[in-house]
Amino acid sequence: MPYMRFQLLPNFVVHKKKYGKRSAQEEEEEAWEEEEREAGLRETAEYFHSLDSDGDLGLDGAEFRSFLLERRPGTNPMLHQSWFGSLDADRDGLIRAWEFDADLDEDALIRFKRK
Ligand SMILES: [Ca+2]
Ligand SMILES: [Ca+2]
Repeated sequence: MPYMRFQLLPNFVVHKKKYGKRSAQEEEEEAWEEEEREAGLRETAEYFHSLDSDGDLGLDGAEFRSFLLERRPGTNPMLHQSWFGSLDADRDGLIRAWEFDADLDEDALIRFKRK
């Protein structure tokens, strides 16, 4: 169960909603912020999924190369490997959700996975 440790993180949003005493306006603002955050996460997650052609929640060298070819056509392929290396912080050979975007985690990826 490699993704288990993310489910052990406390759910701050639920915690705040349960125990916080806030004005209606604050609540509205927070709900709006949460909505914005979700929309941004969804967009990033869907983009990640569109690159992750084998659906293993990680981008391997080939998937990353297609991403670069689409986003930065004409870049020197020699650079691809070094970009990959700089994103793959834990050096497991895959660019994971949080390596791709600091706001993204695997929970979000799974939540927004197209059925
Ligand atoms: Ca993959
Ligand atoms: Ca990695």
